[in-house]
Amino acid sequence: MRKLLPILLVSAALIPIGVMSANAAHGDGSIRTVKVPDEDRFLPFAVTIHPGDAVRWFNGDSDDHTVVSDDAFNSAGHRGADHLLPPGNTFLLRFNHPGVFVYYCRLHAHLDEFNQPVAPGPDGGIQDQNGNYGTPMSGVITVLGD
Ligand SMILES: [Cu+2]
Repeated sequence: MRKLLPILLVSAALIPIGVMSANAAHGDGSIRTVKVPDEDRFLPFAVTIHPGDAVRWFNGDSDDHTVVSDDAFNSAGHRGADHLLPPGNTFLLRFNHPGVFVYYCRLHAHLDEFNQPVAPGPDGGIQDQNGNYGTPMSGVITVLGD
C-alpha cells in the first residue's frame, strides 16, 4: 500500500489535465452562431473557436447582408468567401486549422487602402437617431492553435 498510494495520487491528478488539454486542442465540432440583429452589425463581433468547429451566420434583419473574406488578413481558410445572406437565412463555415478569419459585409462596409473594413457613411453601420457611429459591419473569427 505504501508503494501504491503515490501512483494512485499521480494518476488521479493526471486524468483531469489530460481531458482538459484534449478539449483545448481540438474542437468538438460545435457550432457558434453569429447573428445579424435588427441593425447593420454582426453579433458578437469576435468569436473564438477550435479547429473542427463551425460558425453559422444568421440574418435576423429585414434586409440583405453578406459575409465577405478580408483576404489580406485571413489565415484560417475560406479566402475569397463572398456569400449573400438574405433575411431569415443562415450560412455555415467550418474551420479546420488555426488562424483568423476577418470578414465584413460589402453592403455595409468596404475595405480601405490597408484592407481595413470602414463604415459606409450615413447610410449604413450601427446607427441611432442622430446618425452613424462610424462602425463598419465586420467581425473576426479566431481559430485557436494547439
Ligand atoms: Cu450588411
